[in-house]
Amino acid sequence: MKLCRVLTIAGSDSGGGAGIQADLKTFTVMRAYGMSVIAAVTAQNTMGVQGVYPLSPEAVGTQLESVFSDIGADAVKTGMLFSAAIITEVATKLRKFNISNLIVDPVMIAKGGSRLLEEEATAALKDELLPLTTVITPNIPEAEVLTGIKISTISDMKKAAKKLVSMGVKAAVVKGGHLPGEPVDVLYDGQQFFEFTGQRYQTKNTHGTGCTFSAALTVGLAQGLDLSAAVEQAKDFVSLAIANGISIGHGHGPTNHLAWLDRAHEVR
Ligand code: PXL
Repeated sequence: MKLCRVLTIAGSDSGGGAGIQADLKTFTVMRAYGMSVIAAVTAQNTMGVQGVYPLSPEAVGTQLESVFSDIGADAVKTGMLFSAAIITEVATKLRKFNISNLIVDPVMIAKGGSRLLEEEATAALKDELLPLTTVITPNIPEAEVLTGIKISTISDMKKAAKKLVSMGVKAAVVKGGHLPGEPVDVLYDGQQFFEFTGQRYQTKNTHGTGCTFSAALTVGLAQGLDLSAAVEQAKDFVSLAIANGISIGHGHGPTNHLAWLDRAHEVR
């Protein structure tokens, strides 16, 4: 298989379970060439977020110029972007370099409650990033903030996915993990709905699941899978990573990106 170039534009997680670190681990075990543009640095461990240090919009813009002007990318994902000014800078460069395969994980708040996106940056996310987005991957609280729809059923998830498409994205995956029962993710591609049912694992080691899912989706799309196949593969990837989560630290441990490699060994 051709070695695809994939880029994440996101925040650094010093604890290694989420953000840039989760993305690069996912890219690597899925056999893609990973690149990273850092929007913010977080001081973080399994217990929570101890500090958030955004980079200047200029620093983000220069990193993007460096990558796009020389190397290019087959697909790009965004994670923690933190501020309206950083979002504006990212959108400007994505337009300048005609980036067409864009996966947006609209990261807003960490598990412990720390803001990874300033409240006043939601408007910039909607106005500037959504029109450039191939597929957006909100969890239920994020989908509620973006659409204004209260979500408590799969039918509500479908309404929200459809509304996101009306707001400018080509497709939306609303992740159902926050609803009780078996986790169902809903994909709307502008024409059809797809439902993906997973298994719920009893574990506290779930730090970085959203980042890992969207990173796996980014690789699938870069490698040429169609959207529903890429979502299915990403769900398999994150499910294996959760099922084999790592008990380190004193709080929510990370998921295990290496589980995908072990499965590959078993399959062979
Ligand atoms: O999973 C959301 C997320 C994204 N990016 C960074 C994070 C987190 C969650 O803690 O730390 C950097």
